[in-house]
Amino acid sequence: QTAVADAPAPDKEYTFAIIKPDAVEAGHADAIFAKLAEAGFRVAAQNEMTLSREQAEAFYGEHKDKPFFENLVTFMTSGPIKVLVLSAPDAIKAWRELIGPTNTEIARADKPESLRALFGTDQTANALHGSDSSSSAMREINFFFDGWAYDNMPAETNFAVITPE
Ligand code: IDP
Repeated sequence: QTAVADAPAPDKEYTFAIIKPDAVEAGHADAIFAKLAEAGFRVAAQNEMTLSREQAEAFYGEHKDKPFFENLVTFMTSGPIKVLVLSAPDAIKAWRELIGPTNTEIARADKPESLRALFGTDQTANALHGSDSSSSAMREINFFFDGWAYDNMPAETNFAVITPE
């Protein structure tokens, strides 16, 4: 279940990551953990689960009108995922950089060292998720870890208006 291995510190930032079903199914999780550790990220909390349809639809609610939404929800519920809270200096931006472009094919062409290039499958099944902003990180961490971010993210970050779903 949830393991907290890392105390909060003001020089750190937290972000939220998912190892998606394609990467878990392909057995890439250990290689991904090795890569993220090598890049200076620590795993502050983690859990393995399989998303329900309702959870996947809520998590990706901002995309509900997009043409790829159904495929995305079907993919994200297709098998176990690993949900992670990662910490590092500048974690949100640094993790997005490390995972690379959304589309695996573009990642392979433009950023061959990125984790999506190395471990992704296609446009939808792209191995990894990363929060795109601090408000997303807050929402997403609390979505999966039930209040964790409120207790652990630096107090000077003003998230008062963000309500977890
Ligand atoms: P991000 O994960 O890089 O932030 P978003 O645009 O937020 O990208 O899209 C969320 C997820 O939806 C992507 O990671 C990918 O799995 C899927 N997705 C995004 N755009 C497309 C698309 O054009 N076709 C198919 N799937 C897509």
